Amino acid sequence: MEAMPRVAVVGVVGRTNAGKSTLVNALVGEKISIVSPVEQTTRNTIRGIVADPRGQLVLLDTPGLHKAVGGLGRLLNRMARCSAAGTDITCVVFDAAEAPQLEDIGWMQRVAKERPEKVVFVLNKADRTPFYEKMFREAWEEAKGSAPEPVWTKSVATAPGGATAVLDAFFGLAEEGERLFDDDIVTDYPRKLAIADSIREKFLSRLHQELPHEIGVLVKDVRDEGSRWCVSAEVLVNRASQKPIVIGRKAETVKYVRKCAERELSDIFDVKVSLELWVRVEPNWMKNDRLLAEMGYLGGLV
Ligand SMILES: Nc1nc2c(ncn2[C@@H]2O[C@H](COP(=O)(O)OP(=O)(O)OP(=O)(O)O)[C@@H](O)[C@H]2O)c(=O)[nH]1
Ligand SMILES: [Mg+2]
Repeated sequence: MEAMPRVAVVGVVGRTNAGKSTLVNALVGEKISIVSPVEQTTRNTIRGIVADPRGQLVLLDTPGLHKAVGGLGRLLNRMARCSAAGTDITCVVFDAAEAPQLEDIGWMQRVAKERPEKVVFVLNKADRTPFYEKMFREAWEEAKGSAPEPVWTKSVATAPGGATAVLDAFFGLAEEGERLFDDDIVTDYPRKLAIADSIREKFLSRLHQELPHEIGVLVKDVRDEGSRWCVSAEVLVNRASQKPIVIGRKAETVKYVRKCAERELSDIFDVKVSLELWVRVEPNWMKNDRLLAEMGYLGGLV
């Protein structure tokens, strides 16, 4: 008789920029979640599904915690808190290319206090020197109290095969059970939100630190014309003065974003994609619940 598959829901948490999304992408093997060097890139909790001969893992990629106050910042914190609950395994990702920071210690203290049964600590960015493994282990010694020892692993989330040890750790902790999803579904992240994330990522990479969190992308319509999807999306900015920055000189920025996002979306969805982008000034969109809901930031939490 065939062995039962091992199945687990894994909440991937950790401070912003630790490499959570990169790790989830590496494990799932397809680009499902956007990655960028800008902090707080991930806004929605994304489910990535790993199908493996050993079984199935459902990975929840969460936004990094942020100290920001008010509207969106508070929301993000709430989401991160929500998505760490109700999982079988908690995976804390640390950027070990930097010495432990306050948030890292915070995650350790939370793990020690809440004592979730199964915890994996990932020391990510193991390709970098210096690598602060010793300091992270010492920080844990200090934080752990009487909590049980987590499974420690290292990873290079950016390198092919660089996260195998993490996968092994998950399957080592997963219990036998029924698969939760069909194996051919890589993610059930809604299509419109995935498209919006891709577009937003291109703006972030083009504009760097200029207004990264002031941009919201709203996918209004995806028209399936058989061999082609026609996507129309709005790019929301806070103030009129930001509009020319987002559009760029001779519309260069918008053109660049459109081209890159079209290419990436065609790859992801395996269909030609043409994109229409409209830049709209919407003061305080970050505090507008209706818009936030339309962007998927409210409700639908896992
Ligand atoms: N050198 C190196 N860089 C990495 C590694 N993993 C991730 N990175 C880089 O670290 C940066 C942040 O990665 P993300 O995956 O977006 O980080 P995150 O934890 O999801 O961040 P938030 O979504 O903001 O919470 C990106 O520039 C990645 O390319 C790694 O193993 N080695
Ligand atoms: Mg992320």
